[in-house]
Amino acid sequence: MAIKLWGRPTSARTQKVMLALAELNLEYEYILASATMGRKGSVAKGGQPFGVVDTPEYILMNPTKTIPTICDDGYVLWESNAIVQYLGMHYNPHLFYRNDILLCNSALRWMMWENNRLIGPMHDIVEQRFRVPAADKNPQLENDAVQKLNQEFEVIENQLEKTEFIAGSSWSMGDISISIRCHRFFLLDIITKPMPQLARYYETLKARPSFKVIEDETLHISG
Ligand SMILES: N[C@@H](CCC(=O)N[C@@H](CS)C(=O)NCC(=O)O)C(=O)O
Repeated sequence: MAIKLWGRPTSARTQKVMLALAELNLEYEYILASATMGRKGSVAKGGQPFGVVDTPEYILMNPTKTIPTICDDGYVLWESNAIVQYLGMHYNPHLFYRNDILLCNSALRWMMWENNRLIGPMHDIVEQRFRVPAADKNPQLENDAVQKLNQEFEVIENQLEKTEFIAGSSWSMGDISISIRCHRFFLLDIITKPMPQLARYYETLKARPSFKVIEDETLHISG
């Protein structure tokens, strides 16, 4: 039975799962779901949401009413990082962390860090620039988020001075989360000082065949 993925293309957390599935060459059925976005963009602009997340069937699978969720042959899982980890462990531990517990945990550390430190400010910038109606914009909030995000990306820049990829000398599932954030960081054009290691890393990520599934800039900087 094919894997089912509930999510929306503009959701970075859904994109993590899309990228993981592409790395693993796994086919899946994509079911559009969201309370905040629809075919015409953000509901903040008056569009209809994809829905699904508030149906009893979905809530039974995912009581948080968020995306993404997967179902793999009857096994239901939500929480994007847990999904990426599951897919790697189940389908190709060698690809996702060289079957090495040290690399695995180094990667998990960066996945958790991304969730804790990058998502907040990046979400604020995307919301302010592309989704919030003009009357509700808060330039100070956006500026603060830009400064914050640059500080966080310096942590990545410093790491990449030491290792080729985020969690070590080889690509790992940790690079999935960071790929999406890195792509958005460059697309948003908000970098306040040169980050040569990040630029080098970004080129390496873009060269991976899987990158095609998240390449389109309208998946990242649109409302
Ligand atoms: N920690 C959860 C957070 C899930 C989450 O907040 N997802 C966002 C999309 S990135 C969402 O559901 N937004 C509301 C919506 O689209 O209905 C995860 O990583 O999966």
